Amino acid sequence: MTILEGRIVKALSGYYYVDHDGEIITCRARGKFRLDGVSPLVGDRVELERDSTGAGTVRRILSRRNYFIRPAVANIDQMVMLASGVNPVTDPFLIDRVSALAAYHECDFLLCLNKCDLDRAEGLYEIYAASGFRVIRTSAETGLGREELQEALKDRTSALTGNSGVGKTSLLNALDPLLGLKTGEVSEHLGRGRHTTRHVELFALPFGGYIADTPGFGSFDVEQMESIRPAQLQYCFPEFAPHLGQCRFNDCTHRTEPGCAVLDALARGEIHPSRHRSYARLWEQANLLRDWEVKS
Ligand SMILES: Nc1nc2c(ncn2[C@@H]2O[C@H](COP(=O)(O)OP(=O)(O)OP(=O)(O)O)[C@@H](O)[C@H]2O)c(=O)[nH]1
Ligand SMILES: [Mg+2]
Ligand SMILES: [Zn+2]
Repeated sequence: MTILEGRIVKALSGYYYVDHDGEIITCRARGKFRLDGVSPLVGDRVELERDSTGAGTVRRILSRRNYFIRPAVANIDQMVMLASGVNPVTDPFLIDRVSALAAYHECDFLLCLNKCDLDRAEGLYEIYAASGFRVIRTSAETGLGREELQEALKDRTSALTGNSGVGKTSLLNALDPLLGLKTGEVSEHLGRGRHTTRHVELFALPFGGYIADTPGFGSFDVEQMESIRPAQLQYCFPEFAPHLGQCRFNDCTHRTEPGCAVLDALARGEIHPSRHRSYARLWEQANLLRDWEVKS
């Protein structure tokens, strides 16, 4: 029995594909993980046992820098969210939710407005550029934004996320045509994708770095997303930072209180109303959850 270390690059139907010095070893996970409620994730560094037939068993997950539930990935430096102004139209609330989770897990966040050949997504650009986010306009169709995106991805481990059909896999194919990954049509009727990508997979980029393609969000996945505790949420909106600690009340929730520095900044136009609306909505959702947890 040999013990090796590697990184999970794909998880599919109960098998884990572990990259060990460039060789992919197919593994099962030890039953123990199921009992602990911890499952290995793509991006995890693991210790595996290999038997004489070459088959592997993941026996230990090495310590994680961070992990996400949707998309299911670990050890991510940068979350790259794709959004689009058309086919599908991305709801800013989804962007705010994903970016807040990235901040919560100490992961950088990059917004790509894809399908710019069809629609320049002016509304989204305006919100996020004004809120201090890095925003890149891209098109998998024309190659718009490719150099800038390459530079942002180089030598880091990133994960692609966003609605189904927004063009994650297409954009990845545009970055590395050798990948030749399967992409899907967006239904005219539903205006969203059909979940063409069904598993998470980590790819090495030809210019250095790794990127995970993931299945896009449907409405069910959004409901399953992790909640951030109400009191932590304020720290997950980076543009609130200069105003925190300056409200009249120590436990200000920055929604309706008098003397709130965040609300003052909102009134002065220094915080975008759409971002503050999302903050309040996430706060209320998380607060309900907390009440429910306390009662049960
Ligand atoms: N015009 C245009 N079409 C695009 C662009 N990017 C993707 N598409 C099209 O949008 C459709 C969906 O693209 P995918 O790459 O499969 O989308 P996805 O985000 O990977 O979707 P899931 O795998 O379901 O999460 C395909 O028909 C693509 O050809 C773009 O920049 N411009
Ligand atoms: Mg895809
Ligand atoms: Zn306040």
